[in-house]
Amino acid sequence: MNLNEILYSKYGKDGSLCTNEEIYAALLCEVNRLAAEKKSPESKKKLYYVSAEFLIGKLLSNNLINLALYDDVKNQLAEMGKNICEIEEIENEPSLGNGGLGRLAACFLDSIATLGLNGDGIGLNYHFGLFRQVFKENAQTAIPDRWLNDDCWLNKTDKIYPVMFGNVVVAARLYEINVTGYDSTSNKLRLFDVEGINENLVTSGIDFDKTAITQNLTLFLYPDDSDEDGRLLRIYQQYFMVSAAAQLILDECTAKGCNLHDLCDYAVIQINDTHPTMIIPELIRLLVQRGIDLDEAIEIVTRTCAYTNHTILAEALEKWNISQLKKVVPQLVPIMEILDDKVRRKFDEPAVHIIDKDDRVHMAHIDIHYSSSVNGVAQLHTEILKNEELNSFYEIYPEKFNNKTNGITFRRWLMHSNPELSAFITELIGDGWKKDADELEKLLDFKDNKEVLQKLLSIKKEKKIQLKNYLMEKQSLEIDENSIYDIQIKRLHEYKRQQLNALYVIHKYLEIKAGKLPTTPITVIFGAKAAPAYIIAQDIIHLILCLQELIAADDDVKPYLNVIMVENYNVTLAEKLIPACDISEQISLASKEASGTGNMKFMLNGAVTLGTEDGANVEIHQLVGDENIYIFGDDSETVVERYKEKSYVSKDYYTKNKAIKEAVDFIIGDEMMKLGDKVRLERLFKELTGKDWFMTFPDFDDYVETREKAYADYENSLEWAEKMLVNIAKAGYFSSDRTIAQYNKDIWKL
Ligand code: 26Q
Repeated sequence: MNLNEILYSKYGKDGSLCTNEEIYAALLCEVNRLAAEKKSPESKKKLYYVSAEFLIGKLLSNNLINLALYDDVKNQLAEMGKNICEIEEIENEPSLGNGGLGRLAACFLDSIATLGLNGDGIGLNYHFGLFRQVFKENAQTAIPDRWLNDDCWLNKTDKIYPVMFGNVVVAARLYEINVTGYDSTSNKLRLFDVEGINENLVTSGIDFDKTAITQNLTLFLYPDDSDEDGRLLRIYQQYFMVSAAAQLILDECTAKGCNLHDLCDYAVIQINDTHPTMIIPELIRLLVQRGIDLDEAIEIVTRTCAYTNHTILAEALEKWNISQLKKVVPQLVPIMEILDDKVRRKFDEPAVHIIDKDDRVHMAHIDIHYSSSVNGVAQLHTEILKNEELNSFYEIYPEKFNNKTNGITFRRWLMHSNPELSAFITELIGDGWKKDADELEKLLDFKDNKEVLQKLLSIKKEKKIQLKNYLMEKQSLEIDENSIYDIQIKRLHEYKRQQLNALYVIHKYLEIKAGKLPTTPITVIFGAKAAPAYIIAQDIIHLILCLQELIAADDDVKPYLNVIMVENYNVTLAEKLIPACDISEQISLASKEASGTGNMKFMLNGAVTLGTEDGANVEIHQLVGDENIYIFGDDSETVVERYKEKSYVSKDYYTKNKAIKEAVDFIIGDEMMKLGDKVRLERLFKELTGKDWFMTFPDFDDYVETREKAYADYENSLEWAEKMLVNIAKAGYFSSDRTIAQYNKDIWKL
């Protein structure tokens, strides 16, 4: 690519005279064209990955890397006196997902294209992605985040499908984003949008007129744990997505010669959690409409669909009232009733029925009965599904259940976010690892090589300095590159236990006050958005922000302990934070985190995990061994047992354990009350002492002890570097290329 030529023909001036915005726009246009020109994989059978979320992040550098243009463009820009990082800054991040599930879908698209598999993503084109988080008076406020503009990756098509809501028909227009694979073919992310969306419906903050369905359907991505209002709109969104998707899939298959009876030879539909579940009854409805007998239609759809479960939290499993469904999608209700009826004829067990005694439709139950594969996203998660949460289903369909441990794309999470480390790895073992991640194991040959270990440490230092500068420039946050960076970044949820981390911070603060000083200063970094309707999560953010303020103003403590919460944590920030991390906090209550994928990104970048035996931490532990991870806390069996027995009383720990009592009392102590909001802090105190549903207290002592052990070990830098090296070397298993190859071999069979 000759960038100067492109810029000259577009703007009539030399690259060095162009603004960053102009350069970005020109690059986008050119890269988009090259991506579109790439060959798409061809095969009789095609995968459709249907998901309400695709948290794709910025695409410019990602596409440049995948098209093998990154270094060239970077150099050409440098010759014009421009830094590629400044050009990257111009792009808006499309935050079309809440967190892990959406980001996983994006990593999967990258790997599907990289492996040359014929598969597209199908979802919704939200005009406002997940809200932008702004801190005011130590609390989160949410403002709309509009990502669409003239210079974005979305390509309009002229395909339009009608979607029926009762008597109202809404037109679904198809947009497409090119998905490039690494040195490979390209696929598409296909996003449906309402014709005639009205962005003026947004009133204040992220509130908007929720009555005008035809004008607001794709306005917003709903935060998880959203309020009742939001939930009803979610049904509208979900049906809009799956009805258009089903029509598109049938169109494409018939165009290829499918006679609908043989649909499963032409399409496999991966249902990403229950959000797209209505595609099952919708496809059945469409097949019947096209002349296929009902029983056969059900059979065809069952063979074509596969379902992935991403959560064990019972409260997060979607259940819709029949009355709600009758309002939104009356045409699907009779089909759901038939599906339920068939189940009831075969199985007496109410736990596996689709419609329960309170007339609620359990979406996951539709998926399990009427698809051919049910998978969990990490070993432990799948075992819990089989033996606990979905056990009644497992007894009926053992052959449907399978595990697909999550993965991440190394293109974004190493090659792009950490070019320094990538280059060093390549220097040591060649660049075969970029296509075959298992080759990272070759790094183990350098375990005792001091020079290599020193270099790893110096790269880490470089990334820590880059983060320091970035946070200073963008958020006026000051951190010390000579401190330990201890990072917890993920959605705010009680089960993920940011509150446990915060209690540690208080504990440490009190110790420092009492004269017990850490050898190396510690920087504790949080990044998290909380669903606006999730009150306790907001209170935890408030606690952390108050601690940040308190400690920053305390000259006794400040040199040793720094706590910061970055504002508006998103994919772009994750790319800066992860390479700089020393200790990766993965401290969910065992059994609650289905997998986690941040844990994998940190490991790949040479951070050492401090975590519970939960989700994919279990597999990380197995791979790196006891020496190279810090595991603490009760295991999942203990936790599951404690829930069953209902034996946990948080008050007992609070009264008997001095350290816990001191830390928890501090939340409502004088220092905090002076700074913070009395209602919030007291509510949080009460929640912890009166309930603590996610059992932070039983793990507290072990957490403190293990964290201290990690900090102590950090002092021996060569031994620490060895742990870093082992983590990087063993991360190959968590490449999403491996995950996708397994989906294809076991489920999709493309
Ligand atoms: C539901 C109803 C109404 C509004 C929103 C929602 C909603 C939206 C998103 C419910 C759940 C989600 C997202 C769930 C999620 O991200 N799960 C995570 O999936 C990751 C990928 O498999 C796992 O690594 C994480 O462990 C899991 O928490």
